[in-house]
Amino acid sequence: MSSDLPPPSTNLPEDEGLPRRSFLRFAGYTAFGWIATATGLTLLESPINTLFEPINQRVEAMIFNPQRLIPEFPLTAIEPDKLIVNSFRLTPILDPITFRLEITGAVANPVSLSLQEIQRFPKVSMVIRHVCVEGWAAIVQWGGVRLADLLQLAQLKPTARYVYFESADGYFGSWDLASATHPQTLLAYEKNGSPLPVENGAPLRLASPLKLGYKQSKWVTRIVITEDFLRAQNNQLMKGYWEDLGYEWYAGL
Ligand SMILES: Nc1nc2c(c(=O)[nH]1)N[C@H]1C(S)=C(S)[C@@H](COP(=O)(O)O)O[C@H]1N2
Ligand SMILES: [Mo]
Repeated sequence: MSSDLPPPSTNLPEDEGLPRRSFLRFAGYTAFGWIATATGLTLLESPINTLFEPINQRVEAMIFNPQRLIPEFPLTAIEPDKLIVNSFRLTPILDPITFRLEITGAVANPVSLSLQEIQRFPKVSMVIRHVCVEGWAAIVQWGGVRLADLLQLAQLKPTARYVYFESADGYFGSWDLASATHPQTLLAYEKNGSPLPVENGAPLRLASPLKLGYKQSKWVTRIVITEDFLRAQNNQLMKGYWEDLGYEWYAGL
């Protein structure tokens, strides 16, 4: 991962948490009080806390390292032909000039951002594996902004728990706040070194090594922060297009 700001350390061995030194560097780098709050909320509700385990290394690692980085690949590992376009409907064509991303819901400062404004945030590049449940995967480079940077601008309320993504093709999905604010969760406007192609979600799509392909919403136009899962008029939970048809909600890789 690279950025205009000093980047957190990357390419860590798979089964090691961040060394304390790197975590502190990362904490100093972001210094978002609200991330600590948000992660604290999640940890409070997580099974580790309900079990009241004595503090052991693993628990300590999770508490001190809630935003553990996923190892990335070198640029030479990119597999340009392996990313299969997977769209449930027709491809929406969005004008990058009039495009706006709205961030609303449980935030103190709702925002509406143009693509140009979004591109003024530090640009992050990462090479990760995209994994679709349908049985294919591809190593892809994504360039874009950290979702955390945009959410920080919107100032999440302490009660915020879920992040909904609405797409221009009618698709939607929801993420847990910890994954959404992870430093490797991006809103990407670049794929494999070129502007994001329309069929891959231009002008803006989710890209993260944390979750399966169906969580990586394309053509994102609106982000809604909620305190609970949304419900339809018939009271059915609305977790996401595929999730509501039975796919797993967390969908971690
Ligand atoms: N808006 C929207 N986002 C979407 C989808 C979709 O149909 N609509 N498909 C998902 C699925 S199942 C996958 S695997 C990836 C595929 O991304 P790609 O088409 O860029 O390869 O997009 C995801 N995001
Ligand atoms: Mo997928």
